[in-house]
Amino acid sequence: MFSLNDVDPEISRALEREKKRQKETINLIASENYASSAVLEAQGSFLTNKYAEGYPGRRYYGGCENMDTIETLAVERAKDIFHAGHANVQPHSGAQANMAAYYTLLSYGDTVMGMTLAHGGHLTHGAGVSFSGKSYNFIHYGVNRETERIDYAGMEKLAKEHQPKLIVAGASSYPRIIDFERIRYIADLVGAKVMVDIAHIAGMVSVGLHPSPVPYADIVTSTTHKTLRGPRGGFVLCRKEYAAALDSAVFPMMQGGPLMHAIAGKAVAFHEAVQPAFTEYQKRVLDNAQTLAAELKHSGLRLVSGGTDNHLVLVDLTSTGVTGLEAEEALGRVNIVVNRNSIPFELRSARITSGIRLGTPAVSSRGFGKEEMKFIADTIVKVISNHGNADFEERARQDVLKVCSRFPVPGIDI
Ligand code: DSN
Repeated sequence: MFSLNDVDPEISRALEREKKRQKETINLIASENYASSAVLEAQGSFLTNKYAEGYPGRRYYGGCENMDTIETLAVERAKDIFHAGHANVQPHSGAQANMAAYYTLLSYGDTVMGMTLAHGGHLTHGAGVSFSGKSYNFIHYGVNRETERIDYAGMEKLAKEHQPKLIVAGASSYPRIIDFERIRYIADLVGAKVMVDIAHIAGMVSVGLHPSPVPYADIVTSTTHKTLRGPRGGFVLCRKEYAAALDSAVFPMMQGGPLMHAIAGKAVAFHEAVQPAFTEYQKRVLDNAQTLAAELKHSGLRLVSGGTDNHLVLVDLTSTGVTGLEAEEALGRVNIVVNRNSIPFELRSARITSGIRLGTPAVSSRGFGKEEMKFIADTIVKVISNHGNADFEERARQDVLKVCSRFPVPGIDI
């Protein structure tokens, strides 16, 4: 058997460099994680060879008996974890999961409400540059200027004014618990349906550390690779009454052949998510976010909404004079990977921004705890206050490398 390096040394070298990067950096990207060796083995397997258009027991290709086993396990595990009536595990990504949900519930041009990207929403929740904003008439709600928490009263007012067919909840940079019961109440006032995108919080929802939207939502969408720590991909949960419409929205309306190697990885991740160690992991994600938030605040940085209830912290850098872009680049030079992020009521462009988003899912998978979170907060504060000081940055980078060397990366080292 030829190795990747024999066949394609250029790609092989890029993989080796990426492995080194993942081992030697502290990853605070809130939407990233490290999949386990078992997930990687399933996803990197020869299952990629197989076409399986259709669903278990009703495929359009021969030879699908093992695909049926794998997809059925993934579906049943997803339903069990989230107590859902129906699950579809075929969406290739979170964006596809959201598209499938819209196809299930809406017609082109319908009025929909979603959280604005500018306050922590997501591109596929109606941004003008996304298919969602182009296909539907999105009205956006946001956060209250004072509390920086979702403005539910404003949402209710908008719903009464615009009579949406659907209200979309969920976010990609919102550090607080979302009140799904209240959103259902508002939707019922105007006869709207509810879709909740739990891509970021799925891991915590799966173990009961964040309220579940399933009792309140018509459709729930998610990715599998963020706090859920599975392979890169998406899935959708819905009430039984939407099962047939959802399945035909995914295939044949939106996608062709399912990525069976990814679905096998999802099944493995769902299996891992019901092990006791996964609950402990999610607790660590939350504890680490609390420590990070407290330490950053203690050092004088302002956090959007004053703190966090989940896995992420949104830091407003305005008072430091350093932009989000500058902070992202400076932290990158000391091997701490973050993303710049707009803050609510942002004055800078989305390319520059005044904020950075910090998440604890990846470092918690690596085993970081309180001491490491204090080290990270201290390093972030110093990198920002010594912005552009190359000597300081090199010393800080050496310290980061020492910490990284003590913590193996799941899927790579263990
Ligand atoms: N890219 C994801 C995130 O970082 O939150 C959203 O698609």
